[in-house]
Formats: sequence, structure tokens, C-alpha cells
Amino acid sequence: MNVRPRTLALAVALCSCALVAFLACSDPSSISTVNVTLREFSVRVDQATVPDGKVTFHVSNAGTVNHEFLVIRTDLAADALPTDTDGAYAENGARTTLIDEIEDIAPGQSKDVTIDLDKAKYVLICNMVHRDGATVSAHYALGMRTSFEVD
Ligand SMILES: [Cu+2]
Repeated sequence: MNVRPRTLALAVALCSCALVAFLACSDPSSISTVNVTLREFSVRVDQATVPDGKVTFHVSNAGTVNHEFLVIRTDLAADALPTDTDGAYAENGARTTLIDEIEDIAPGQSKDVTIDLDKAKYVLICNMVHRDGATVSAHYALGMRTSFEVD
């Protein structure tokens, strides 16, 4: 090799800069993980606000019955979503957009969903409904809801 040491050093320095610039642009650190705990009858998150980008919701059912997990984009308060007559959230009702969901998470089970979320306000809920004779219980109405924001 007939490369002068100084030229080689410059080439290495330039490559390092390019690599740093590339990593900064692709910003792999913009993936946030939010731990979600579901139980009767609440939805708890370990962080209520995350930066713009991909979000992985790691959803654990700490309860004793099946639950599910819905991500809804809306400016409405968590307890003010449009509902059906049984008290469950009316999917894609006025001023709401259902973004994604995980169905049927058994007691003790965890499931993940990764979503690319825009800067906006969201509400996270369980929309399970149980019918026992004439008694209907909608988990959303019973309190399984919380606000979430991508900022
Ligand atoms: Cu539930």
C-alpha cells in the first residue's frame, strides 16, 4: 500500500464523521418503550408522555380476567369517549380514531405492539364487555382508561 499515513488518518476521520452523522439522522434512540399494566379496572402506564416516533407498548395483564388494549387518537378526555349503549367505547366514534389494538390478553400474559405515532393526544383503554344475564359490564366504563401523549 502506497498511502501516506496522513492521508489515511484523514480518510478515517472523515469516515467516522459520516458514520456519526448517519447515526444521528436515523436516530435509533427514538423508539420508546411504555410498560402498561391492566387490571380490574384500571390502565396504568409507566410514562404518560413520550417523544415523537416509534412506541412499543409492553402490555401486561395483572388482573384475573381477560383484557385488551386499544390505542385511540383523540383530543377528548379519557373518560369522555363516545360510547355504545352498553358503555363500551364506540370504535371510531366522533372525534376519535382507533389506531391499533391487542385483543385477548389472558391473566398473567404480556403482549407487545409497536406503533409509529404522530405528535398528538391519545387515550389507552380496555374495551372488553361482559354480559352476565341482564348485567352488562364494560371495562371502559368501569375505569379501564388513561390519557397518553406523544410530544
Ligand atoms: Cu378489561
